[in-house]
Amino acid sequence: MKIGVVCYPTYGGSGVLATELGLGLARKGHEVHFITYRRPARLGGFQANVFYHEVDSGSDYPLFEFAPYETSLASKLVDVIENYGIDLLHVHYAVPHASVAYMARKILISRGKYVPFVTTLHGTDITLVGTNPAFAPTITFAINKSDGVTAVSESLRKDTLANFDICNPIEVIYNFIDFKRFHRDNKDHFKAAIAPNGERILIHVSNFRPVKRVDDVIYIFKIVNDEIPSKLLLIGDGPERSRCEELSRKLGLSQDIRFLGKQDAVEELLAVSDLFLLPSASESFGLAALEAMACQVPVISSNVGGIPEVNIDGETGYLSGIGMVDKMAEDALKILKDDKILGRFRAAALAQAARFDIEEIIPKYEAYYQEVIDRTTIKPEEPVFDC
Ligand code: GMT
Repeated sequence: MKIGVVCYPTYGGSGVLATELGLGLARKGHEVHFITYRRPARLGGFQANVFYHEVDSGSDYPLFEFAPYETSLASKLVDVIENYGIDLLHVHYAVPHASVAYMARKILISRGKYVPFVTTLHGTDITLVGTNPAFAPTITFAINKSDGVTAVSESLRKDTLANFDICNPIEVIYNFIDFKRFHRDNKDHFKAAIAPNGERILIHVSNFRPVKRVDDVIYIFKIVNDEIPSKLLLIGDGPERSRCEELSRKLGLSQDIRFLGKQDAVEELLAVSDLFLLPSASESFGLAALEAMACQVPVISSNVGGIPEVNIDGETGYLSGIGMVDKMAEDALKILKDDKILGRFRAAALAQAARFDIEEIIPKYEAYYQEVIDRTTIKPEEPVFDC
């Protein structure tokens, strides 16, 4: 199959997932074309079957205060689809990729070719950005016009149906993990550099947006650290970072909290950690938590969105309401105080992560693509689920 992939090329979960999926499909012999405004963060170097096409937003024209990314992307899609004979386009994150894909499909129909597109909903495209009245009608329309729609959790599927007037079926295909990359590694020298006196290592990975509640991470750590010697690794960057650095200084934690910024090899840090913190206000799935669990790191999280589908309360970690910092810290201490308990949670986290093995999930996408292609080949002039 020749597959076009559109995503945000940044460190955000949707871009990470889209890139890993594309690379996984390429390893299985599909030809995969990434069409993005920058090389996706996890794409790496040259690989057979993997193509990268950069979208030029034409931003240097003085009249444009806002670069017309959508128009450039639609034109690039038409170009790549026509010239490389793409069979199916997969767009990640509905805003604005679903409506751009719809535009590209319309242009291609006018040229006598029907190429279906699948939209994958990732989270904030529905829960935060999508519900904004500035976007909602366009998103509703584009989701309904997609030839296939997937959501990364059951919770996100329900949220989409609750927030938008959707008449298209939504297939849940969970996010996945590649165990070749994410696994526990006893890098003792590495651990010793972070925690020289055998302290427990807590970790949080995110894009430091307000929705991640990184200040809760710091408050939880403060309570834990007061009771057992520990270190906190904060991975990633974003708008809340400097405020959080200030907070950690104010709480006298500068020596125990390390802000490491964006990291390419996050698995190496997860592999030496003891506990992952994810107190988000909204989370459709929590890919970062799954990556931790694959490295046998239990998770203390909020109970919002799709997180309970990933982190099982009392087994792989603990769940609490948003902002329940004291309870989260208490739960963290329950796990960290005793090696035997920590070992039990580690094993359960790994077992649960195995349910999301890339080897199980990629075939689900392949089957879904085939179903969409078969369905739209029968009736090429308009999508079957048009309404
Ligand atoms: O919010 C982020 O961390 C980035 C965002 C994205 O779309 O890039 O992540 C969303 O998609 C991820 C991959 O499907 C999910 O694991 C995250 O839970 C989801 N984030 C939210 O819903 C806040």
